[in-house]
Amino acid sequence: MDGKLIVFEGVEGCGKTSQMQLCSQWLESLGISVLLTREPGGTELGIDIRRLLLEKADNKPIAELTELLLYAADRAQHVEQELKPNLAKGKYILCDRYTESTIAYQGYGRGLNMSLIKQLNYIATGGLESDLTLWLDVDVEVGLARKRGDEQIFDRIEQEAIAFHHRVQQGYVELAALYPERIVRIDGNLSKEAVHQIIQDNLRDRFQPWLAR
Ligand code: Z5A
Repeated sequence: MDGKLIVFEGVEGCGKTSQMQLCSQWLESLGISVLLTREPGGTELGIDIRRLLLEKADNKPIAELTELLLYAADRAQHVEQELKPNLAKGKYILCDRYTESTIAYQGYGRGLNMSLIKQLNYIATGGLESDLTLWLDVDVEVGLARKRGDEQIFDRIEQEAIAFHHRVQQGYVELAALYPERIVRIDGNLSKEAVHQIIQDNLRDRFQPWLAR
C-alpha cells in the first residue's frame, strides 16, 4: 500500500491527542494529506462500539472476553472501511491507538490470553501493521493527573486500580523492546513542543524520501 500508518500509543493522558493535532498541522503544512482517526471509534459503527465500551457502565458489566471481542470488532470495521482504502490512496494516517493497545490493556492489564489476543489482532487487521508506532512514555501518575485536570468524570477503564495502569505501562515497555524497528519510545514527560520536535525528527528519519515526494 502507498500510504503510511502511524500509530500513537501510551497510557491515559500521555498526550496522543495533542501530538496527533500538532503532527497533522505540520504534515499538512508540507502539503501532505493526512487522515486523523482512532480506535475505538474510527467509523460510524465504531462510535457505537466505543460508547458501549467506555461510557460509564452503571449496572451493565462487560465481561473481559466481551470487551476484547468488541475492540476486535471495532478494529475489523476500521481496517476495512478506513485504513485500507486510505492507505491505498496514499494517505498519511495518524491513528490514536491500534493493536498494541489491545496487547497492553487486555493482555498485560487484564491478563487475558496473549495468543488469543494476537490471533484476534491478526483476524481483525488481516495482518496490517503500523509503519511506525510512536509510544508516548509518560509516568502513569503524571498521565492520570493530566486527565484529572481536564475533567472530574473518569470513564470506566480509568476508574480501575492504579496497578492496572502500571501493568499496561509494562506492556508498552516490553512491546518496544520486542519490536524496536517499528515501535519508538518518546519521552512523553517533556513539554508538548519538545515531544512534537522529537516526533518530527523521527518522521523525517524514517520517511524522508516519502515526505519529499
Ligand atoms: N483501549 C483498550 O483497552 N484496548 C484497545 O484495544 C483500544 C483501546 C484500542 C480509550 O482510549 C480507552 O480505550 C483507553 C484504552 C482503551 N482507556 N481508557 N480510559 P483513548 O485513547 O480514547 O483515551 P485515553 O487513553 O484516556 O487518552 P486521552 O484522554 O485521549 O488522552 P491523550 O490523548 O493521551 O492525551 P491528550 O488529550 O493529548 O492530553 C491530556 C491532557 O494532558 C490535556 O490537558 C493536555 O493538554 C495535557 N498534555 C498533553 N501533553 C502534555 C505535555 N507534554 N505536558 C503537559 N501536559 C500535556
